Amino acid sequence: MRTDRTFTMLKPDSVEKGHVGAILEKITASGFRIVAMKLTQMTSDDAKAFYAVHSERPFYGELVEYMTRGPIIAAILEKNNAMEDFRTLIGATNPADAAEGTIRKLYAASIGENAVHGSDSDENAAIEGAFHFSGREMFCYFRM
Ligand code: DAT
Ligand code: MG
Repeated sequence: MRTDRTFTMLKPDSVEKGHVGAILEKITASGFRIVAMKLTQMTSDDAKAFYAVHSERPFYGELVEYMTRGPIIAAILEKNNAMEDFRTLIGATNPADAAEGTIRKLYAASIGENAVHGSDSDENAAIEGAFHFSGREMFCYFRM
């Protein structure tokens, strides 16, 4: 039996500030298992495509600049109810609104530089995971 998966990125600010270890510790301590992970840097075309849904928003250019300015950690995570539980763990988009103890409350500087990405649906988790990883880079813990 395979459990649910979600996709995350520890964004450039998290890498720059040296928060990768602390954030990964929080993620694994919260019951998520790492299925795939890498340090990588998105090109401008990558970030534009990844965030295409926001292309008409006023912050799109800023978002693409930010997401491409340095390396990120991309990862696929596995847990029962992964997508929803991970959104709870990261907290609200704006760290000012994020609950105490959430990753964004602890590590995000602003709504524009908010430390971490979490997929917003199971469908997008699969699309976003496949954007960054080939099938053979995704570890299988369980037989199907
Ligand atoms: P989330 O990352 O919580 O899913 P989203 O999908 O609405 O949020 O937006 C994607 C990213 O775009 C978000 O993590 C940071 C940036 N963003 C969203 N709203 C913004 C705003 N009002 N000003 C600046 N950046 C924003
Ligand atoms: Mg989103």
